[in-house]
Amino acid sequence: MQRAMLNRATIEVADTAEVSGRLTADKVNLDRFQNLIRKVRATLIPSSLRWILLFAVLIVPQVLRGAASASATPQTWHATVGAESSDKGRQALAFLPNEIWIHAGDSITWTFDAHEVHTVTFIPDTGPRPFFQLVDGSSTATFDNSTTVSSPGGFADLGGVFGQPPPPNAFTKGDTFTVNFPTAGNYKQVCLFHQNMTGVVHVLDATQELPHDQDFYDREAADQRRDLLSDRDGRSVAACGGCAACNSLKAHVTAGIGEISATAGGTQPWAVERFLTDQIFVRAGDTVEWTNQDPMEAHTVTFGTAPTGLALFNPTPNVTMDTDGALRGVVSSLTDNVSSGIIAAAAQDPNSGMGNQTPLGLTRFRVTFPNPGAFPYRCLLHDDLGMKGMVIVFPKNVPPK
Ligand SMILES: [Cu+2]
Repeated sequence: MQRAMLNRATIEVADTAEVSGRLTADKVNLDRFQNLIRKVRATLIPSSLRWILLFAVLIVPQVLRGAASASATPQTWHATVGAESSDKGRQALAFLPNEIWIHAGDSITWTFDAHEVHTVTFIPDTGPRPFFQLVDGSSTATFDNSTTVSSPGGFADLGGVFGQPPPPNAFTKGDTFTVNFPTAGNYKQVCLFHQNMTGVVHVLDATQELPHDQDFYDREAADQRRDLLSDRDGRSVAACGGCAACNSLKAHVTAGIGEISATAGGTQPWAVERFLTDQIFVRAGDTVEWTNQDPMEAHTVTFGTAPTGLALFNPTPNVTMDTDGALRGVVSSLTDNVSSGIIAAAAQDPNSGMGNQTPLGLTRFRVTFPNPGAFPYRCLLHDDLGMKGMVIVFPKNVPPK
């Protein structure tokens, strides 16, 4: 112990000597350097010239910068729409970034970066939100707050709902939409497919300074994309084994899950467009329950042939409603056509005094399987992203896996 203390004292003395030695050496070097500068300055630069140099260093760049912003040529900014995991199952339903400051006369080009469909739509002030099915859209537009402009909506997501094929200009991953903004103002940006996917474009007068450059928005978009695609919340489901519901329900499947996050510019949801789990094992006579746990995204649970046209949105006629509001069907064979129609959370209520309360959403679908077999099913809105599942029914006396 004694020796350890002595050793430490010796080390400290040595350290102090070394540090003070280093400081002295640094001070000497600094003094030499300053003397050299003084000599060079006195020899090479007369005092009158020093003022001119100071002017050149401090004043000229400011003047040039002012001239540049006053005569700025219109600029095209870049942003992205949506993002997805490599298996397309996880989707960021977001404008990335969802808040951009530009000058009047500038344009923004949005690149669509996901297989899930979106629109980039600007609606004058508090004007009506058009049906996405009816928006033809284009790949370039000018928004001056007088008429709605949008990238194409159409029927791309619905595989020919109303018996119509997808429009030839339906947007897919990699397509771009460019909007020019000639007039200063703050414009809300929305996706007609996804209610909570919003943003804002601040269009400033050309004399005002912009807060950020393109590099900033690229970094911000990358950060938001990573956060939305890596969010792991909300995947656990409460475990229960003994209550009455568990005794009558033999399996549960989450039919989509998601969250809505926000920035100062608007809301940015993420969604898992999958059945979790996509394969379940039950016995003949068991009932499986699907629940949609996404705050915004709609899904269907569809066995057999898909209904066409508007019927896609509704339960097939063989589906009934339980007293607790859940939908119920029976799938006895592979030729049964049974579909939940849309199951989705209710839209958010308007604020107090601002309108009527929205009705409860249809978020549960129960299907009983009386006979053994393997029954494939899918979501009619997202099967193109891989939202498909299978119910494997064992005979009554064979325990499921
Ligand atoms: Cu779906």
